[in-house]
Amino acid sequence: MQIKSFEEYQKTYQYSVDYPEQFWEGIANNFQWKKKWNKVLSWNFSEPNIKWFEGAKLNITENCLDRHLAENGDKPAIIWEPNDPQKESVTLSYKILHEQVCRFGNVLKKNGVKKGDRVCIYMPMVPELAVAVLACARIGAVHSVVFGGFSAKSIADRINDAECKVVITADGAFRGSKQIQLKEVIDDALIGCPTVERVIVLTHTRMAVSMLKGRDVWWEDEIKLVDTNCPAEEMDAEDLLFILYTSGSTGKPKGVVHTIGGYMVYAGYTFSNVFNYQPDEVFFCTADIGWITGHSYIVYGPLSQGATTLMFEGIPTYPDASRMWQVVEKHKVNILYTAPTAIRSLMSFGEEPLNGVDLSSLRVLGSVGEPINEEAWHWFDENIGKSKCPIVDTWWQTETGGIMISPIAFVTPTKPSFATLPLPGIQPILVDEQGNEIEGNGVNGNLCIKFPWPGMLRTTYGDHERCKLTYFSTYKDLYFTGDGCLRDEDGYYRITGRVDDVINVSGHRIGTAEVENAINMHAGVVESAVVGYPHDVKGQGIYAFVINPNVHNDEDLTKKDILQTVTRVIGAIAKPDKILFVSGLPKTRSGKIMRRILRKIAEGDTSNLGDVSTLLDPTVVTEIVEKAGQLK
Ligand code: 6R9
Repeated sequence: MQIKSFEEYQKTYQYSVDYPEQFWEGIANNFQWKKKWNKVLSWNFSEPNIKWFEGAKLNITENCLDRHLAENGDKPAIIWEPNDPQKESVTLSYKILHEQVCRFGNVLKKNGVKKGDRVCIYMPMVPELAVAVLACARIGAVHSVVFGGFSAKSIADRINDAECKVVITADGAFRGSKQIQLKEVIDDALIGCPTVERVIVLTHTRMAVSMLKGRDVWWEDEIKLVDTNCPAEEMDAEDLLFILYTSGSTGKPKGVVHTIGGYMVYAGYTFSNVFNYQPDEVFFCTADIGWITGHSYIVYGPLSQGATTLMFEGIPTYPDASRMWQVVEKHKVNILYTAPTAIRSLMSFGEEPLNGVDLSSLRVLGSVGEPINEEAWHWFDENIGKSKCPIVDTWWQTETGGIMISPIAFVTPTKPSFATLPLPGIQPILVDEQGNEIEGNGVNGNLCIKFPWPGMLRTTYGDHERCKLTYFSTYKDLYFTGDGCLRDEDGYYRITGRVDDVINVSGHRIGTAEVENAINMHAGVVESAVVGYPHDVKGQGIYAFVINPNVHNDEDLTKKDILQTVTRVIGAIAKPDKILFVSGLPKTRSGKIMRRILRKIAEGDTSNLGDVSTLLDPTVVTEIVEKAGQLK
């Protein structure tokens, strides 16, 4: 499956465009199916209706576990590095992981989970999280992992949207020097979740929890009551594998749906190729499994290829800024896949944390989640890769299931801050606002994809119309990514950022409308408008303009209250970096907030605000500019 030269890439790419079905069929043959497909692909982007490997039967865990047992049963599947460097790391071989997944699959069955049921997982980055995910897949249940930083309300919304029957959680999580309550947050969430019948709780931090009789059970007790014989459920290629919620332009997160066969093929193929994974290498993706990057490149991609995947519970700066490099040295990491925000944050500590750390095991570096600026790219290249590791700047999305535009390590010549070229099977096009294709090189446009690929989303859970509206209606017969993009003179792609109302904070997508809704829940707030602005470490920060007539003299306290409200409603990740109290917002006569103006003000670029003549009351702009200038 691995492409070895640039010439081979070009040939393969052309073949994949000319004969997409034959191309993907060839890739799919590298996986294990209980029964092969009747048809490789049927599709239209108008409904949309996309089916890959129709009629095929499989279980993804047989591909991720069983098929490696005979030859690689003792090979490490997961290496777990705890938050506290003094604690022992844990290695699970393929044999042990298989056993644990089977055992926990039986726990789920014993607790009433059946094929097709949805299970919410809200856990720290511990091996049991991967076990829980795979156990769902083993028995044909659909997992919905919710990142440990989301609030009770966000969890409740997600649980209710998917009508989850069971929740898997832990007492708490360690994050740097902090301990975070998880079970308590779940308890708050479940007050409003009638579909949840059972909560399975893993002991991790040993913090006090309350266990509800008849609903809550301990992971440790349950696994003692079952055996390890759990046959892999026979699934349809187009059965649901998971739901993962992501923010869009509207206030409500969407449950992006991925199905089993296509997702597996795509995650496995892209993992093997982009990173040039070699047998016995250690792959370290620093994401959390609560995000798509963790799903595809901590769990499914690496395990489907029999790789060793490293799971890190902690954060790059605990106990100090050398931690990530210590982890690389300790586990002799060969491939490091991380985010620009982490690189920029570690870069700010200078080279000192690198002194005496042996990074010579590194062979390939990867970046994901947001545009990587040239400075961070070069720092990563020189100080971490010692100018000998290719950097793969991988562009993709929750909706795409896997990497779409990216260099292939040792194959594609790289260029700082460019995601370079589409992977085989991916057909990007740039369009103008009207949807006309912008041809040629040296052009800018909105990034769309014109042909299906196996890893693409199939629907948004419980609301197919929303999927159609969000992704397939902006431009006819195209999948719209929401990103702006440059194609330079060499035909290389550089993603310039979101063109919709989504802010990318440290690689996490936050919808402006979601944050506004949360701020507006605060009793004193009349209205608010939220925009992104350039932030040195996070890429983008959140800037909130808030109308609050009751501020009087204690603005600071009100700000704290608003931050508290946002944390309660969404989670700490959505807290605005800046709050500016204003008496009005720039609105058009039809009542639409002109975010373009607010964005400029937030960027500190007030010299040319453009045409304000269509505003209902142009004087508000003067006031906002003045106040913004005084904000720290
Ligand atoms: C995998 C992931 C998707 C959005 C995407 C884009 C941004 C991701 C990028 C990148 C520039 C890259 N993005 N990778 N921008 N260069 N290499 O991050 O999924 O959380 O859904 O975010 O992230 O704006 O549209 P997700």
